[in-house]
Amino acid sequence: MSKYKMISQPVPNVPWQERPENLTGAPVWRYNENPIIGRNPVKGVARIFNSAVMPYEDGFIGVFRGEQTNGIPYIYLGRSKDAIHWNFDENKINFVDEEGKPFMPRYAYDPRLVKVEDTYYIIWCQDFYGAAIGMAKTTDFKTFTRIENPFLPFNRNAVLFPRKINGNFMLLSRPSDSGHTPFGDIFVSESPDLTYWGKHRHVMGKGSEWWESLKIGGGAAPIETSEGWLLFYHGVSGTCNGYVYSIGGAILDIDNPSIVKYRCETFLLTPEEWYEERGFVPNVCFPCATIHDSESGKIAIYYGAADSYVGLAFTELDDIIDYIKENSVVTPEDTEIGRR
Ligand code: BMA
Repeated sequence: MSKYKMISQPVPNVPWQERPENLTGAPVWRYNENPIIGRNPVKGVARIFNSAVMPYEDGFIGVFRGEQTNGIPYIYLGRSKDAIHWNFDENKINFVDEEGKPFMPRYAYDPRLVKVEDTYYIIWCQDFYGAAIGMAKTTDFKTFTRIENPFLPFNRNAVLFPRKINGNFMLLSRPSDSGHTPFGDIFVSESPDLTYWGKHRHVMGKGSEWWESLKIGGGAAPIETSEGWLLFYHGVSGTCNGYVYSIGGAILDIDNPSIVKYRCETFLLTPEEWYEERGFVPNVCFPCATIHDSESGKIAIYYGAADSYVGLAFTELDDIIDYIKENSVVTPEDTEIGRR
């Protein structure tokens, strides 16, 4: 009998590998055939990383950050039967505006993919007179219609909640600057219609722990559980030799996610393997999605590794919630509703 409940669809074909016996830290372990996406995966694309996937029809679908050979990132669509081996479209996703006319961003990176009711939303970072959030919707993965950019520049790392809360769409984001942002907290904003955003609240700040002491940013779409919204996010440490990106975990209040109920003081995954430590940008584990099965409690975490590869890691609902609770340290800034 599981202790906690995941409130989402069963996904019996969630990719999975059993937990190894020798784990010494958090109950999160890597797929032993990582990375699942290597270099030069599609014609004209040098690297795929920081990408989001989800179940679709009898398999899986995903939106992938493809770093083209001219250095400009765009979003590519991929499909898979097992969520491990992926086939990518050779052409980047062509976005249109509400009238159906071509409407491409100048670049697009770090996409998240979230289904709310009957529509799939892609949320990414793009140029809107500086780094800002872009958004599009699709119902068939053939037509991708851009909707209004939710926020003014500068902002990154936006991800929708998979359902409305108190009648409104909810969006996590991380206000930033237009460069390599040496600061950053996670905020949540609400919208009745995905056009007008407001009721902005502070969710959590950069941590007091060293691994997340420079900045943090939302990662995978929060998972609804009986304990609250389970959030995998990234935390950054600014070392004398550059930024180090690790994966952290927190649980947010189910009705008011600006309140952090538990926040794990240790990282859940930090760069240790060659594909995380070595690449275009070394020492990066950057989570953008999970595939999770409400029946078994299995969770597969997809993360970008060293801005070069996609890695896959696993955890289980009961164990990860217990671990986050047992190692939780929350500050008054975390637990307040974040309105000043
Ligand atoms: C962040 C984002 C991510 C990237 C990370 C490490 O600012 O741009 O796309 O993975 O830096 O380079």
